[in-house]
Amino acid sequence: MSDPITPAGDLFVLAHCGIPDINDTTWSLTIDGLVRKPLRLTLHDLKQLPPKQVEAVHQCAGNPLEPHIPARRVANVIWRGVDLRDVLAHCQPNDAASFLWSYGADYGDFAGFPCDFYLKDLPMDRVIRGDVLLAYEVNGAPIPRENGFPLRLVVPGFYGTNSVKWLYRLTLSDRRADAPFTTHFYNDQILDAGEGGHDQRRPVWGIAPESLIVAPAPGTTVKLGQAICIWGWAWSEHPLETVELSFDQGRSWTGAALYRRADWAWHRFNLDWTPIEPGRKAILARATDATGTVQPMHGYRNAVHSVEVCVDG
Ligand SMILES: Nc1nc2c(c(=O)[nH]1)N[C@H]1C(S)=C(S)[C@@H](COP(=O)(O)O)O[C@H]1N2
Ligand SMILES: [Mo]
Repeated sequence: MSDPITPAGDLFVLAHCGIPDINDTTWSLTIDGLVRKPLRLTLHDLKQLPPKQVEAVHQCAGNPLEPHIPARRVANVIWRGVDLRDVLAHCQPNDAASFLWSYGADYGDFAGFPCDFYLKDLPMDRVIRGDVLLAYEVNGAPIPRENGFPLRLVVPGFYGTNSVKWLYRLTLSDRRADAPFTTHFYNDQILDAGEGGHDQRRPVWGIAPESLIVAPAPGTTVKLGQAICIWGWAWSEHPLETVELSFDQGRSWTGAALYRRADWAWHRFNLDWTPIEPGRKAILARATDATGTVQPMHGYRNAVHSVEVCVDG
């Protein structure tokens, strides 16, 4: 976790139904649905278009069968491809097109659901904001087979599940796609929806504020009275406003120095700390984004992370 850019070989790999082997010379991408001009593009066609590079956090939302359990599978990489907004301009989308359906070529069975493809959807609003990529490179090299070769969608600011690998079709629609990974799995029950709100669900799209302490590592022994630098990464869909640390289980919080992010990348934070009592000490980190959303202590995938160190007297 110490590298600002995660080496591609260290990326986590998530695949619901297995990893297909795609021949890039016969592969093509179809764009259809609510467009006046449907398109079919080869990899060569895509590489003729103006390229765009985006640094972005890449985070798995966790097991869809246990949506509230933190998985903390996260990386930060540089994607390269073309901006989907520019490609869609050639297709002349209809005004009614409000959702983008993306199809991945993997198929099989997940948790008892047969799947002919991996289908996800996302609001066109996100595509219009820009930086949603049809990506063919990660960290300057072709996307490896297990990460979506030859082409994947990348939706910066959204959880990894939305970034469809082995992409072969995009369909514009006026409604959400009714499929296992769109309207069944990957919809969080809103735990704090209040009276009568028990059944409210929210699609797993934008990344909620989260922070992770990289150093000290769990179980490190530190010296009483000697300053150490606590540092880590913090991220969310929206830029962050603060990262705070607590040394008393969340009763009080101290603001850490927080650095600006590049594109959709993670922010670095750090704070110098001098332990003043011997024994075990838990260090907690909490992020708050520019909209005022605070990382919760418990119960959600982005719950506060803590690291325990031993202060040697
Ligand atoms: N086609 C396809 N795309 C997919 C998936 C999948 O199973 N099939 N898994 C998703 C999930 S849950 C995550 S977290 C990311 C993981 O991307 P990576 O394996 O390149 O890290 O891919 C997403 N895209
Ligand atoms: Mo995931």
